[in-house]
Formats: sequence, C-alpha cells, structure tokens
Amino acid sequence: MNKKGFIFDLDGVIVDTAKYHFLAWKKLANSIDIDFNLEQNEQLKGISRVHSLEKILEWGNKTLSEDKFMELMARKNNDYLNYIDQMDESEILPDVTKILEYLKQQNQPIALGSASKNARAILKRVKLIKKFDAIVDGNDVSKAKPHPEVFLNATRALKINAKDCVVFEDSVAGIQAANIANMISIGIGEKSILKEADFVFKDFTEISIEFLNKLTNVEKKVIQ
Ligand code: B16
Ligand code: MG
Repeated sequence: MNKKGFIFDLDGVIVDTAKYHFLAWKKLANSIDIDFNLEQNEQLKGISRVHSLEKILEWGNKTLSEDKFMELMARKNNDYLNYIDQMDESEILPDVTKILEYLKQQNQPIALGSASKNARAILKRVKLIKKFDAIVDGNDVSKAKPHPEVFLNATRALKINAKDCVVFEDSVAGIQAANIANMISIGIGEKSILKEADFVFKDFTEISIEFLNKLTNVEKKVIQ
C-alpha cells in the first residue's frame, strides 16, 4: 500500500462543535442587539474567529473599537470553552475512530488541519489526540481557508507531497483549499453544498475500507 497523508478537519468532521459555536455566538450577538440564527451559523463553518465576529457585526450593521472587538472575541471564546469542557468521547462522530484506527494500523500518516485555535483542547477532551502524527490549527496559520496554508503546513509536518494527500472537510472553503493545493478533497456533508469536492459522503459510516485502500493507490488527477 502506498503512503498517503490523510488530513482531517476538526469541526464538522471529527466532532460536531458547530452547535457550541452557535450557542456562544448567539449569546454574544444578542448581547449587542444583533439577531443570530442557524442559517448564519452555517456560514461561519470553517471561518476563523476574527472573521466570524466581523461577519456578525456586518450582519448587524455595527462597528466597534478594536478594544471592544477583542473583548467580545474573548467573551465568546470563554463561553465556547465552557461547552468544550463538557465534551467526551461520546461526541466523536460515527465511525471516525474506526477510520483513524484503520489508517494507523496501515501506517498511514494522519494530520489535523483545522481553523480552530481550540483544536488541541478538543482532541484531548475526546481522547483522540494520540491518533495524530501532526496537528496544524488556527494558532499555526495566518491565512484562512480557502487559502491552503493549513493543509500545506500539515503536508510539511507529515513529510508527504501535497499531491499525495487526502483531505476530509465539511466546509466549502476547506474543500476549495484542498483543491487549490491539488489534494484529493473528500466532502463530509451534503453533495448539493460541497459540489467542488472530488467525493462527498454524508458521514464516515458511508466510507468503506475498500474506498480508503483505493485512495492510497491513486493521485488526484487520475481519480474519477
Ligand atoms: P476557534 P474547523 C473552525 O474549525 C470552525 O468550523 C469555525 O466555525 C470556527 O469559527 C473556527 O474553527 C475557529 O474556531 O474559535 O475555536 O478558534 O472546521 O476548521 O476545524
Ligand atoms: Mg469544519
């Protein structure tokens, strides 16, 4: 079996933390008289914390001083951390552990490529941190997805060429980042949303061992 780099996004792929981001952003937005709904939360998936608050302020037609902006970001994150503190292994999405264990058993390098600055804390809470050979998160990058920086850093950490990497992502921006980096992009979610992905699965229960084996033998350009 050829060596590939398997790169996983975190939120929406390994765990569903979007619901906690939603609760924390809603509380924050409402506290400054801005409405915030689930549809807007969808648009924040894969987007950094700074860009998320910028978008919320834009939706609410508000501008803030830099100090206030930083204070609100810290407040949101504190709330979010309270939710994370309650997380455990039961929050790992279906069949994620099975897939990680299979790849590990096959000695395939595994990395995390997430926009979240809380990625390490979350992986520790759900006890998956040891499964990753490299972790690249929001603390390690300056350019947000769809810029491929996060995934390119992961390939460097794994010492695998970008063209030999596979990315699992739930956000449109993340799929675009993988495609720009010429990596095989696998969407986790809805086909109608993740149109640009090379493959889309509803979740990991739909991904077979045969499919993973096939991935290790092909490059992006030849895969159909
Ligand atoms: P934090 P991912 C992203 O994680 C989330 O999808 C996005 O909603 C969030 O704003 C971003 O992380 C930053 O998170 O506030 O924890 O630094 O999907 O790239 O794993
Ligand atoms: Mg995500």
